[in-house]
Amino acid sequence: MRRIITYGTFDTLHHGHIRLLRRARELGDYLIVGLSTDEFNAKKDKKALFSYEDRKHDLEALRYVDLVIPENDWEQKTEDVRLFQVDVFTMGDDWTGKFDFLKDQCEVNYFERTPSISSSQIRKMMSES
Ligand code: C2G
Repeated sequence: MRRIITYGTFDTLHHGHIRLLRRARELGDYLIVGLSTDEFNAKKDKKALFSYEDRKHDLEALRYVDLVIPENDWEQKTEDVRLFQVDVFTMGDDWTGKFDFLKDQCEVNYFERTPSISSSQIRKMMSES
């Protein structure tokens, strides 16, 4: 079984996220998502509109996602790759190069980010409506 992992906040789940998750899942047979907790989002200077539980619920509803685990800090990726016997780590290419240190443990892949959609745009539109 080829196991894939990716991480993110996945707030206001949208087409760009789902395209990323579909392509990630298509790299193997099992996709794990490290979902940023609200506390970790604070470390990323991000504030999600939706709670961790709601964001986790929505990811678990997707056919592409097999397991959602909490992402609590920047350092956990090395341990997660070992613990879950991950074959491929993948992220959108806004992160290109940032996680190449994982190449000692698994393949590292960056997918093209979907243009012109983002959680911050959606939040802005929601606040203006
Ligand atoms: N993404 C995408 N296209 C978009 C928006 C997002 O492909 N239009 C991808 C991002 O590149 C990322 C994933 O969807 O791989 C999740 O995006 P975010 O929720 O914004 O995640 P981020 O805040 O970048 O957190 O440790 C890694 C961090 O937790 C990543």
